[in-house]
Amino acid sequence: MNKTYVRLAATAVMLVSAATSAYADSLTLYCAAEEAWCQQIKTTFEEKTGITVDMTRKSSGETYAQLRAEAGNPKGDVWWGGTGDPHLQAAEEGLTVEYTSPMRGELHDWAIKQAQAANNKTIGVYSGALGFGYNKDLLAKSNLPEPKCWADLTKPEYKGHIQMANPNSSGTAYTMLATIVQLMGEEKGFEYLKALHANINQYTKSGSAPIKAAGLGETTIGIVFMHDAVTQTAAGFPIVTVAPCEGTGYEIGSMSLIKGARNPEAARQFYDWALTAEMQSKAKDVKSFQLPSNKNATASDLSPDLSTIKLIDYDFKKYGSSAERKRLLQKWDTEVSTLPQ
Ligand code: S7P
Repeated sequence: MNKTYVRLAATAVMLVSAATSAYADSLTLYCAAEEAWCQQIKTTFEEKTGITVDMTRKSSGETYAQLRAEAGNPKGDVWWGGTGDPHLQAAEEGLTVEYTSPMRGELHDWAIKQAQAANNKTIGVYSGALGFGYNKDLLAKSNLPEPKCWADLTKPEYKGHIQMANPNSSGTAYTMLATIVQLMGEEKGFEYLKALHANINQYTKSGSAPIKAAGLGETTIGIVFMHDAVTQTAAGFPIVTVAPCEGTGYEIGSMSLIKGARNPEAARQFYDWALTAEMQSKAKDVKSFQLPSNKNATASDLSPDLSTIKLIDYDFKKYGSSAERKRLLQKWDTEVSTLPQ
């Protein structure tokens, strides 16, 4: 073998190993919680590990749709956050992979139950109850009574005053759709959604947008997770949070490893870290008030206390199943969203 050949071969090996290690030092994160929380997670993980995180923030339904679209050539490594239903659907459709983290012993039962419902292809990272919030100044200005129940929201006096997200893109809004069906039964539930439609001024893409709009005085009422309404109050906006009197549904915000990930090791490292008390306790620093899944993590005093809210026994397995989620969304599209307002 001549010397030039040996040198060339050595250079090639060095180039390949440099490329491989650069590859292993990065992670593509699909984040479906609030932008500020996603940014905090990206930065904290980068500082802790030296791994560069390429983070994209999208709503839950949109992230699920992206996983599906990219299934033939996956680009993401981990999907963190967003409501649990689309994570369950992704698991059922083989878009995510099984993993049993050594951190599981530190988690609440509800987080483990979520994992068990998906053969360990997902896991709970936080939880929070659905409800709504209103701008108390706008409500007073319009001489409107304080809405306390789901039933109040269909009253004619609230016409044009309510905003919610589109359940196709938003996990929050899908949780609302599934909650109403579970609370009222499917027939009455869809009657309710049709009546509510008459009062809706806009269906947004993102789940928390309606309460941000209420904070800014662009709508009076927003149907959102209660913790997202609390965020607006904590930011100084005149928002009051309501736990609907009939009872309400809740989410198990989840995390999943994407099938065919290009950086599976970094993805598992992220996954284990995302279940630590240290990581989860930081959520309140960016005004994210969900309840953490790690038993040792500290939540904010402002986080809605789920034990004081009338929660339904939300059937995650059923409403996170591919067939049911598709069916309900299609029914909402054809029977509700197309109605005149
Ligand atoms: O981080 C706030 C939060 O409400 O956002 C997630 C939500 O699903 C993402 O927004 P979309 O409704 O637009 O999908 C929730 O999981 C989370 O609690």
